[in-house]
Order: sequence, then structure tokens, then C-alpha cells
Amino acid sequence: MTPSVSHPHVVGTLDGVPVVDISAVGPGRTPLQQVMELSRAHGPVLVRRLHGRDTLFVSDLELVTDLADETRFAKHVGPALENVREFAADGLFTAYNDEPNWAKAHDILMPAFALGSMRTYHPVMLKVARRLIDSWDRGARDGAPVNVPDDMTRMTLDTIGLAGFGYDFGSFERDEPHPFVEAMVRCLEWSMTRLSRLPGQDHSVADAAFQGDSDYLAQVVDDVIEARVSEGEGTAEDLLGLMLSAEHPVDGTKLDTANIRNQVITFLIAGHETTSGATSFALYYLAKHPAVLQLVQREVDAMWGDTADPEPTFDEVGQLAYTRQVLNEALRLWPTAAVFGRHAREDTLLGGRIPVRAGQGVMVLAPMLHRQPVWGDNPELFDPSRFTPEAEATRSPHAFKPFGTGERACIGRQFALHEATMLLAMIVHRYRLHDHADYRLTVKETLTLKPDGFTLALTPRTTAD
Ligand code: MNH
Repeated sequence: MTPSVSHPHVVGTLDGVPVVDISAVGPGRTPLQQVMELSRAHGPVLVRRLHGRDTLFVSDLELVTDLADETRFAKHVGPALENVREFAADGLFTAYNDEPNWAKAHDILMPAFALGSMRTYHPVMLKVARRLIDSWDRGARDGAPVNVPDDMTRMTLDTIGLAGFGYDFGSFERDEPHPFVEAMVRCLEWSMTRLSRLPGQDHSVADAAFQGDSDYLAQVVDDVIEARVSEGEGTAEDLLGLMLSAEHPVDGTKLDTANIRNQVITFLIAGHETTSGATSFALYYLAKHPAVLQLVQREVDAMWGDTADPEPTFDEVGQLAYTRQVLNEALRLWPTAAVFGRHAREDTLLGGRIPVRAGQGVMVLAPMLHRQPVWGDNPELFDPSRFTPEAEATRSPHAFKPFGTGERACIGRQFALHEATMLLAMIVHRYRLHDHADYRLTVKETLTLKPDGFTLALTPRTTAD
């Protein structure tokens, strides 16, 4: 029998690594889930071949540990990030390692993301969390289900807009997502689907639409900056205030205007897409795991009792250890920025066996790293007890990489964790979650991940239940 070639199939091996050709089907609209399937079928290291272009994907713990060695490997700006560079240029996320503006912006902005700085953002995060609660209270009264990822996106966008830049997107006053979000999602989608283009096709319509969206993002950002400058720049101590006024700790220079625009676009995107997805997945798992939900309720009830409108303090959020474990476990199964790239600084042997040339990219497939044997024999099971301090102390730090690795790891990690933990705790304290539609998880990919069309019905928790 002739093997069918209309599906991904192994065409051989390279240095002992299976090569899977996906040209017949292309990467489609869910390329991440496709490569997860390839990894389940062919193992934790594989080459994906698309029209002759090879990409090495790795999820094996030993190899990822090797890739985390900063003396031999560094961040790789791969094809997807090259596309994002079309609208975020040398912003922190998409800058090349040796681009001077990376180190400069990193040094200037780092203090704004130290754990202590989260105290400054806490009141704004709380204010926006209240917007979501108000909106969900209305839903609970009318018995109308809420669209979880849409509302999480409203909340995280308003939070980064206000906390970072003093700009109010007012997302809860809109029925549709803010046009900035729609344009941004289309830009991310363009970055993703552009990867599956074939030579000789005409994409001028899509490219013109992208250009329009990208120009619109820049326009919004210029308005944000202008609003601040007209108030007298450098007055506020938020991110934008720092960008406009702070001098580099060593050479005393400031960020230039073009770079500030790229940073603001970067932070508006990086600062909300992924956190919104993470909180949505966490709520999805809570709705499906009543025993876990009950443990979170126990934690928040111990803190706030039956206070109708608790006023979470900064320190209290830090004490919500189990809620944080739930979030970590959601990020294990669905790390919302699922792939990050590394490249070799010099020609080397990855794991002592796979030749990698200097500058060659290797993609770390975090969702499959997070399902490796180090996670036990039932890695698909949602189980927050995997993140007790005891369990974490005995596991390699390289087994869990939702925020990337090394000096290019996520700068906003504490920001995201504080915002998401507080919101989850407030929601669980206030509502019963009803999986009214018996939701089946489908994961939507727009470079980042979200549970597609996930809705919940809510009722107030009156008694301790
Ligand atoms: Mn974030 C880098 C994941 C929230 C701002 N972020 C990264 C990387 C990952 C990542 C992975 C590394 C990418 C790479 O190596 O190519 N980030 C997340 C996740 C969440 C998140 C899963 C939420 C959950 N990130 C945030 C928030 C902000 C932010 C919130 C801002 C307020 N992230 C960044 C920036 C970078 C980054 C900026 C680039 C840092 C650098 O390269 O210097």
C-alpha cells in the first residue's frame, strides 16, 4: 500500500531527529496544537519541515536545560517574531539581543517591574478588577452568561493602559472589544498566518489591511504619548513617565521617541494578551474541577470571610498561595505564550548529540515540556498540588517555563501574577461558577492562546458554599 502523503508524515531523520513534513496540509490556524500533536506522535525533539524550511522543536527536559545555558545559547528572534517586528520593531520583546535599544530600555525599565514596584500598580489593578465585578454583577442579575476571555481581555487591557500609561481604554463601557484590541489581534494573526504563505501567491490585500491596522496601533499610541506630554512629561512614575524622563543608569542617555512608541505598543500587547488567556484558562479549569474550586474558596474565605466587598491589600494577594498554584497549573497546561526561540552563540552540540550551527534557531515547545515525564504519569490532569513549595523544591527549575528563560525572560511576570491572582480570588470569593453550556475546550491561536468561546453563568455566593 502506498502511504498517504496528505497528512504530516515522517520523511526521515536528521542527526537522529525525526523529520516531519507538513507541507501537504500546512500549519493552518492552529499551528501550535499541530506541533503538539507531532510531538505526541514522534517524541520530544523533532524537525518540522514546511516547503523545505526546517524548524527544530524541543520539549525534552534535558535539552531545554541545555538551551537555558546563557553562555552557549541566547534568545532567538524567529520567523514569527520577525513578523511581529513589523509593528513592534525594537521594542523589548522583539529586539535583537545586540540591538543597543534592548539593553538600554531593559536597564531603564527593570526597576518598574521589581516586585516592590507592584505595590504602585496594586490600586489600579484593584480598580479595574472592580469594573469587571460590576459588569459580572449585572450579568448575574440578568442571568446572562459572560464571555470569559472577552472580559478578561477588557480587564487586562484597561489595567496595563492605566497602570503603564495613565490611559483609559474604558473597555467595560463597550459592547465590542476596543478597536485597538481588534487591530492588535489582526496584526498578531497576520504574523502567524504569514508563516504559512507559499511563494508566488498574492497577499497584497492582507498586507494592505495589516498596514492599516499597524498604522492605527501607532496612532493610538501617539495619542497616549501626546496626552502625557501635554500634561507635563515625567510627572507620573508609571512606565510612560519612566520612558519619557529616566536616564540610563550608566550612560545618562534617554530613550528616543521612535523607541518609546515601539515600547508602548509592545507593552500594550505583551502586557495584556497573555495574562488574559492565563486567567481565562484558570477559570475554565476551576469551572471543571469543583474540588479545586472549593479549596480556592476556602483560601479566600479564610482571608475575607463573608465581607461583601473585600478590599484586597497588596500583601494579602501575596498570601494567596493556593490561588497562585491554580494559576501556575493553568499556565503549565496552556502556557499562553507557548513557544520561545533560542539560538546557539557558537556551533555546538545540543544535549551533546544534535549539531546546532551558530545563530541557528531552536524552538522550545513549552506546552509539551510541561507534559514531560518529570510531571508524573498523568500530565494531562489539572492538579495544582504540583506547585506546592515542597513539590517545586524537588523539581528542576527548567521543567516549567511559561515566562521564557534567561535575561530575555518575561519582564512582566510579577505584574501578571499579581493582577491575575487578585482577580481570580475576587471572582471565586464572590460567585458560584456555572458551566451552563457544558463547555468543551477549544484553544484559539493568535500567536497567543485562549479558550475559544468560553462562557460562564454566575450567581452570587450568599452563604458559605
Ligand atoms: Mn511577558 C517576554 C510570557 C505577561 C511584558 N513574556 C516574555 C516571554 C514569555 C512571556 C514566554 C519571553 C519570550 C521570548 O523568549 O521570546 N508574559 C508571558 C506570559 C504572561 C506575560 C505567559 C502572562 C501570564 N509580559 C506579561 C506582562 C507584561 C509582559 C503583564 C508587561 C506588563 N514579556 C513582556 C516583555 C517581554 C516579555 C516586555 C520581553 C522582555 C525582554 O526581552 O527584555
